[in-house]
Amino acid sequence: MKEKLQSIKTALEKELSEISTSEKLEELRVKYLGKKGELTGVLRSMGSLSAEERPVIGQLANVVRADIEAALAEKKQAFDAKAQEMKLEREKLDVTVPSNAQLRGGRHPISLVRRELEEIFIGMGFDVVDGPEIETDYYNFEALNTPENHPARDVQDTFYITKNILLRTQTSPVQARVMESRKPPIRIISPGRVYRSDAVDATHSPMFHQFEGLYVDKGVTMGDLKGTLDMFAKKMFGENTRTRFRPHHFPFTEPSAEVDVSCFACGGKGCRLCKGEGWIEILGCGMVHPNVLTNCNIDPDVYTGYAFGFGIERIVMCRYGIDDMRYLYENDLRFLSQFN
Ligand code: 2NL
Repeated sequence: MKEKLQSIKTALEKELSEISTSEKLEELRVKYLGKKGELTGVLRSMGSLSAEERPVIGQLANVVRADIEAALAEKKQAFDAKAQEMKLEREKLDVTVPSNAQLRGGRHPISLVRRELEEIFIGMGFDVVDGPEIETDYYNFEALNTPENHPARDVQDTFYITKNILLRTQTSPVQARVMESRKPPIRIISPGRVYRSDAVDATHSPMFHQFEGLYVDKGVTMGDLKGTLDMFAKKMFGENTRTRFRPHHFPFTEPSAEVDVSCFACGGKGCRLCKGEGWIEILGCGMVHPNVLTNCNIDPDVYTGYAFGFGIERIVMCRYGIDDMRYLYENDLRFLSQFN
């Protein structure tokens, strides 16, 4: 019986060395230690032993059982460790892998400058007004003293939808509508898109953004216009900026002027940005033509007004040193991401 116990242990050790799953391990536990197991079989037959043999075999049986339990436990631990290792390997997370970058949007440079312009004029008491981009011939031209045969009305230069409906070529029609419907004092700015039938190049686009201002009241003079634009130029381009008014012609203002600002890059000495001039042309302006006031039901003998207008793109290009307007419309993120 001693040999039997010894061989049980040896058989278990051999079987243990050949298995590789915890299911097989459980089968071995049942086979050797279970109720119908090998060891139990031996212990059951101990009744046939003599009184001297019984304690000796009993003790040996206990040692063998302990050895078997230890061997099984050791194998179980090895399997658990292996399983844990595989689980960790499966769930491995490389925290050094770069994340999927969250791309953050930002404002377009035209919007940035438009908002800055709006802030400056809101600070001087102007209201921001909006109006239709599809206009009638009347508000876009007729009301603004631009008669039937004026060159600005050329079909070559304007997108007509019908004979009398067109894409606005300026934001002045918005202001004409306001003058028609409100009583002076009127102090408004009208930023927005305008359309002209121009071929695309470095300085032209069939759609661009205009920014116009209008002030109508009793006793408004050219001096008010100069003071306001001077203040605007200093806020927009820097405290040391000077302005220069040159006579010009617009159908809707009289007198009219073009305004230059001293070059903010060189201070007026002449450089690449101002092409050696020392001055940069930025806007057109003038005193609202009496015919325009009359067309909008404002008595030109009681009221006077000034108006001005410029392209926002031009200011954007000056401000950021952009030499080709097309960058502003291509929506290339390599370009746009530089402004935020
Ligand atoms: C320019 C010049 C200008 C105006 C716009 C205006 C509006 C009304 C009455 C009179 Cl309702 N004038 N606007 C006046 C002078 C110049 O724009 O170079 N624009 C791009």
